[in-house]
Amino acid sequence: MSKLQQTKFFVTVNHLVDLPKDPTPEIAFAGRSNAGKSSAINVLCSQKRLAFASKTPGRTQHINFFCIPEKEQIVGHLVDLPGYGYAKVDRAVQAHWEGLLSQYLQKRDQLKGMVLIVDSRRGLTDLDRNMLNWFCPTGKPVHLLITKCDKLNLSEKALVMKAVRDELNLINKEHLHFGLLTAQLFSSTKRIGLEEAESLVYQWLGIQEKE
Ligand SMILES: Nc1nc2c(ncn2[C@@H]2O[C@H](COP(=O)(O)OP(=O)(O)OP(=O)(O)O)[C@@H](O)[C@H]2O)c(=O)[nH]1
Ligand SMILES: [Mg+2]
Repeated sequence: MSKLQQTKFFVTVNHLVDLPKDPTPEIAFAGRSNAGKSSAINVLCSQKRLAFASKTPGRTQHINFFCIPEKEQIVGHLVDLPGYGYAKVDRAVQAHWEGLLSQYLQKRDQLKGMVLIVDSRRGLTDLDRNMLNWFCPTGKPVHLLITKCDKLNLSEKALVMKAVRDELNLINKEHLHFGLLTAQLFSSTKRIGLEEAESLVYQWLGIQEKE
């Protein structure tokens, strides 16, 4: 069994002070509400209900930590962030989360990189660009999973990837101190792009797939 397949739920966090204090490296999964963050974590870990995926947008409302074990130790954390852009969320609640998310993304030493989940039918939106603006100046890398690509035909896939890559390349060129921005097609339901995403997770966490 791979290490990701052994991932377990660790803790739910609602306030910055409650973030785990140990130095375990972590990867955050961010994206619009309903984009497919929880589903991506589940499929990367080959588990059905590790992170709670749902048809109801705004489902993940806390920061959920999952831990990757190796022997008796924890060697990495995957972090499921609350989705943004869900219109029905109360203003005050939204402000709380924006503050929490931006602080977390900008200040967290343990964070090695961000996986940004983007619905392939929407492409990059201004809310995603906000996330990139918060996070990229940290100099840490961002990998975009352009997900639900099972819903697109060949030419639609090519179109969305070209638009996304052109935009990322431009950002990388204009801001040399930013971390590298990369993107790939992904589908949780059809398990497309799994290997590429998995190897990136291992690489960022600095661990081997098997013991
Ligand atoms: N067709 C298709 N549907 C997907 C895919 N990934 C997720 N979904 C569906 O999209 C819906 C939302 O998925 P979630 O994984 O819960 O999305 P989320 O980003 O965690 O949503 P929040 O927690 O609300 O922010 C669910 O109905 C999933 O089954 C995919 O690759 N293909
Ligand atoms: Mg979720």
